[in-house]
Amino acid sequence: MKIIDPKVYHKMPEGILEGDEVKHYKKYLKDVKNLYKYEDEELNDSGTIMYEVHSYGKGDEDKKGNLFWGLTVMNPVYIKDECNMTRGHFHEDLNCAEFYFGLQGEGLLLLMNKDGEMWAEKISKGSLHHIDGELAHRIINTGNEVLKVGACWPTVSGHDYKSIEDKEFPYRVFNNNGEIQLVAR
Ligand code: PAN
Ligand code: ZN
Repeated sequence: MKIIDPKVYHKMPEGILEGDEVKHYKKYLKDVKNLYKYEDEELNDSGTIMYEVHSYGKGDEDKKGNLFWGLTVMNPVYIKDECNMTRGHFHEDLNCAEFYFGLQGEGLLLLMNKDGEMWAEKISKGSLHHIDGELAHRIINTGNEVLKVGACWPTVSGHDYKSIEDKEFPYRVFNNNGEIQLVAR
């Protein structure tokens, strides 16, 4: 019998997911500027990082039952008072639920059903959010510090971004001098 070191550390509350097999990508403002009401040309040149996603999974991604563990890090960036948001998606496989949990910062989890009805849950350190497989989900950073949200979801989930592009979440989220406002599109 042997005792081995863990392959990955999820350092909480530092909110760092690190290890050789951890995947990572960054979304720059230029990549996601179309999400914002006041997108304009000057946003093109920006090297601003909006959010980063780290994920770790083991085994065959196509095998039902396998899981990803993830971390989304969202910077406190505002586009004319509109809060930083993830692209938002449905899972391609609507049977695949997901857990989110707040690690640092303040935010909102926007949820939307297939009929376009939307509601939101407050994210803060220690909050746990079950996302039904049939719901679209988007993270919003509503605060002035980095928002870190952990996640766990089936590897077979897939990400359907197209449905959101075609039919967006019906409310935008703004922070007006500390007051969070949901504004209908
Ligand atoms: C998360 C998200 C992550 C980034 O890992 O993929 O927060 O959000 P978008 O993918 O919507 O840009 C997740 O929900 N995975 O299923
Ligand atoms: Zn998801």
